[in-house]
Amino acid sequence: MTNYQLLYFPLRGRGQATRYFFVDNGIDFKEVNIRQDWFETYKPQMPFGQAPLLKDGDFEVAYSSSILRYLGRKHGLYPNDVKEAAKVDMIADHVEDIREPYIKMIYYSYDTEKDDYVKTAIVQLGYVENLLKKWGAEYISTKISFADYNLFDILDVHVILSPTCLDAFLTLKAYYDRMASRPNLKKYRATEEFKKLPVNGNGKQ
Ligand SMILES: N[C@@H](CCC(=O)N[C@@H](CS)C(=O)NCC(=O)O)C(=O)O
Repeated sequence: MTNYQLLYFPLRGRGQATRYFFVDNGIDFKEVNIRQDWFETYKPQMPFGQAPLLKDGDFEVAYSSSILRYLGRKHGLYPNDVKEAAKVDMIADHVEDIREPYIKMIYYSYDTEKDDYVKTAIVQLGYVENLLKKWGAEYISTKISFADYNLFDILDVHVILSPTCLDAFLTLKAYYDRMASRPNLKKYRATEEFKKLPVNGNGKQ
């Protein structure tokens, strides 16, 4: 019997990194599909009027990156060392700086601005390539952390958007492949449940 409930729409979006966290670490959770009755029932219950929301028993955490940090701290996937913690924090924050314009482009200007967006995103991904190369670990830190699931998800949606976007980045490409081949993630990503989940809510990807 799990205490965790993830309230989100039936799509990858801002919920997917948390799903990866649960699946990869063998943590049971219940998915609550909020699509039906979003405006009438769920939105008014959200602390900031938006999803996702994590319920841990009767404790609630909003904001996708706060959810990941909460789970990271709770399950030992947030480094104790302050410098290692700063590394995962800066990558997590950078992923947010990529995700915001990605979502804007997907929902508002996919047909006209996709190509320009990809060029900008490649610059942003290049910064991550440089840091991962410099830090020299298998993951962002010396062991996997909450931020790796967020980074993996943002890389994955960009590979879907532009299959060649990691070609210039050997370290990032190896990192992406390493994450994708973690046994629990690999098994989950091969399921119909995962494959039928839309990347975004408007059919663009
Ligand atoms: N910064 C927030 C953004 C949350 C957000 O934009 N949620 C969207 C779905 S991904 C939402 O709830 N949209 C419906 C609405 O605003 O009514 C987070 O990371 O959780």
